[in-house]
Amino acid sequence: MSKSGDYAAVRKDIAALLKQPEYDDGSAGPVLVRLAWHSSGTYDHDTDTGGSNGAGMRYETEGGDPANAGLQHARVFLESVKAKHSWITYADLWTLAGVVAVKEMDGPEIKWKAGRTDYVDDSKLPPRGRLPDGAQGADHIRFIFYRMGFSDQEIVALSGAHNLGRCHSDRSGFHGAWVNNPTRFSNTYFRLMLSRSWKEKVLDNGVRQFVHYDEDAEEELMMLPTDLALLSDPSFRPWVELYANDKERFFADFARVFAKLVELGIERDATGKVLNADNMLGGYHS
Ligand code: ZEM
Repeated sequence: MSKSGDYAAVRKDIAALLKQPEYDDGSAGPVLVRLAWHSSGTYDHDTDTGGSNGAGMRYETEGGDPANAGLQHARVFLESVKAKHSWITYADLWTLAGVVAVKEMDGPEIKWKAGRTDYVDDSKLPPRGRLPDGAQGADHIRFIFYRMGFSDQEIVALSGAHNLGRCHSDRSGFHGAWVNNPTRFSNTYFRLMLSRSWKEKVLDNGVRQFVHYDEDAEEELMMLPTDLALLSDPSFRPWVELYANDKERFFADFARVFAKLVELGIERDATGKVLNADNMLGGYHS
């Protein structure tokens, strides 16, 4: 057990568990990034509901949302960290794990602040269906991300996370990785999107995605319909081109927008103290 508030110790233990030789591409990193994103990405700006506060994915309503299939792996990876640092809230742990994973996979340093609560406020629970559906197009992406308060540029920057990890047929129905080295953060996703020819492929399960095969590559690479919507949309596309050509700019913008993502729904005063986590004594909701 570490001293309460020793986030450096937590960061160290998260970094230490990333290497998982038996899992996927050998790293827990990508699925931890997805956990941070899905825990935050239910936010609705207008009604101030959803978001990472409350760590609602522990419960069936949110955890059992088909959009969250597979994220139990991420939560299980983090249980050893939670056991050792029991003072940290799950909501803080899940968001911090994404931030640490990006950095450890050679990505940018992302600013992160503690203070999320695990208290579940029933009036803030998001309904299912707030996360994006990869089978759709630009209008859908805008509908989902504008609801959280993101701009077109921020949507494209965030999408660069698909440089990491892969799709699993038994989770989303899609299959494969976006890049050849999916455990290293870079702007390759944008570069491949622009430079390769993507062919439609209907998988055996009926799911439609786009693929490209390079002779020297280990496996066929993929793009979701939503990924390629970034290319065909005139307002998204210039940002794809910018990030493909300027890795530093992508890293800087991604760091800023990911920090914004994990702060959705968290209200702080000028000193950074969280204002809407005052129900800590309410403990866990069952
Ligand atoms: Zn993803 N994402 N995502 N994403 N995502 C998957 C995997 C990962 C969409 C989507 O449908 C999917 C963002 C935006 C969007 C990651 C991070 C971020 C998968 C595959 C799908 C289907 C899931 C599976 O089968 O395991 C759509 C439609 C998005 C917006 C339009 C944003 C924003 C992200 C972070 C900032 C990551 C890291 C993965 C890889 C997970 C893994 O297990 O390897």
